[in-house]
Amino acid sequence: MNKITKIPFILLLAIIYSVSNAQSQMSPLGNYVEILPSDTKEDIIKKAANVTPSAKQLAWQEMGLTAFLHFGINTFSNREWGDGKENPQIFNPVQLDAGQWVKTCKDAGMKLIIITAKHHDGFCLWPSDYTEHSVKSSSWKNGKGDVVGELAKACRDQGMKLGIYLSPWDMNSPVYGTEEYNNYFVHQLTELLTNYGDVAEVWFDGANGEGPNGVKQVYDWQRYYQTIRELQPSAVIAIVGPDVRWVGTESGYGRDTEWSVVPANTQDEDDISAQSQQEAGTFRPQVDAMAKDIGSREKLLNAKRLVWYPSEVDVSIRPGWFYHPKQDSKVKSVEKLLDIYYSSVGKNSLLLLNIPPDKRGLIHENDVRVLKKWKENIDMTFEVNLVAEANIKTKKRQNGSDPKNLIDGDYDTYWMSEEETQAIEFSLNGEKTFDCLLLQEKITVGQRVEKFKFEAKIDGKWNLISEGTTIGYKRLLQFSEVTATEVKLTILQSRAAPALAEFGIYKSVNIEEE
Ligand code: FUL
Repeated sequence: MNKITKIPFILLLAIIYSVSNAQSQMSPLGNYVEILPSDTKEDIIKKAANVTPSAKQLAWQEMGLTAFLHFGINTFSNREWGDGKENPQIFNPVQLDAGQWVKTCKDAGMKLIIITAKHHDGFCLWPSDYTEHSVKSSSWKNGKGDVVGELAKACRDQGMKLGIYLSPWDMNSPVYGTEEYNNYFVHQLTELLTNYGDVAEVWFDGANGEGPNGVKQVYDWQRYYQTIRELQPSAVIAIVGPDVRWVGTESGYGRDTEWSVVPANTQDEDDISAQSQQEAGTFRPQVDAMAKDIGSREKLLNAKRLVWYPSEVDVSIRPGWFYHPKQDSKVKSVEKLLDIYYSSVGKNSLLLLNIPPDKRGLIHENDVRVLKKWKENIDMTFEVNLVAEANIKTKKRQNGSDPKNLIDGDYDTYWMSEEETQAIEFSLNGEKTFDCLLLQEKITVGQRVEKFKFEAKIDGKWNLISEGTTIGYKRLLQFSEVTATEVKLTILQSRAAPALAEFGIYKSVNIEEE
């Protein structure tokens, strides 16, 4: 071949390469996709690998840490579940300081606070126009107070997002169990979503029992969801909702294998309204939240549709959800909370940690102290990525994406390998000692990794240190301390070429409580 014909030949090769490469990748499909009767097993897996979060799901996931505040009539009756018959006069948090709540949560790294505006007892923390069973009838501020208003203001002042828990189950409302209750509930939602500025999350509890007349309610979920979409289009609707799924326990521990893409089942599998509900943003997948496996290949292959439905881990810092003086000595330890952090945020979930204000209207000193130490430990552990200065060795690059993106501390940039299985070696700058691995997939490309292993070179030999299945938004793995000069990540199985945003190794810090 002479020089003149050689150039177009190379160009031709490049074109063939990029076309075949483009075919092996799909563009993101959005957070919902229908499975067609003509789809092969491979097509279904490729589709799953290209389902991605909606903008609000992504913003939600990136918060990582959020707070739950269970506060209400139960705080004063010293109960976990009220019955709706409590005298509202007993509610009197004389030292209430929403600024202290927000500061405590902010100092602990939380980005959003969800308040129980109304729990199952029906008592409202804001002066609703639709019931007398609220702060209006309490002795607090002679009935002129508004807890939701004070919290919303403190959140605005300190740059914290606000979330609303409004219990669908209401043991006080005389209309519970009738169609009129759906109107009542929508009126309350409307008050909460119009009078208090931006709301980033609405949390619907699955607990659903009887009302004062011994009747169960048939909830008009579609109407509730539409109301939220209309009034607060950026808010995610969690648990009994279309955007965020309950992890399935209240222990603080998520699954080792946690898929954000799951089958979008409906109650009736022939239900053609799924598509139109999805278009309206009101489609809630029917997922068995407590099942061990909800997103494996096996589950996907039987699905009619797939959806991005990420997991939230809710757990209380104390044994109860509400404050009880007897539990002052039972606040979870720093060590326990760190374990919960690794097992929730570190397992592709978001942590919603409950910190119940006490009868004074303050977060108790014991809780504040533990939270402070917990945050110090997390910050110090993840301050220095020991791989940040490493030389990286990979087989190939794809689409010009640079493997250095893995260690630049910037989630937005990522490295995409050309193949579904891949090994990446990091030659450390001398010997490093570490006991924690951090991995992040770029979820706007898709959650893809199904199996990986992590090795370290010790005395010139590769040793298996840890292994795992899913990565997702964030995966943290802890192991006994290792000192090594090189480390290696191998992606053993993936649904499509993986897109990895961050890789880190860390030495954990363990400052004991004083
Ligand atoms: C449960 C409720 O019954 C508890 O009281 C608490 O609010 C928890 C977060 O959800 O279903």
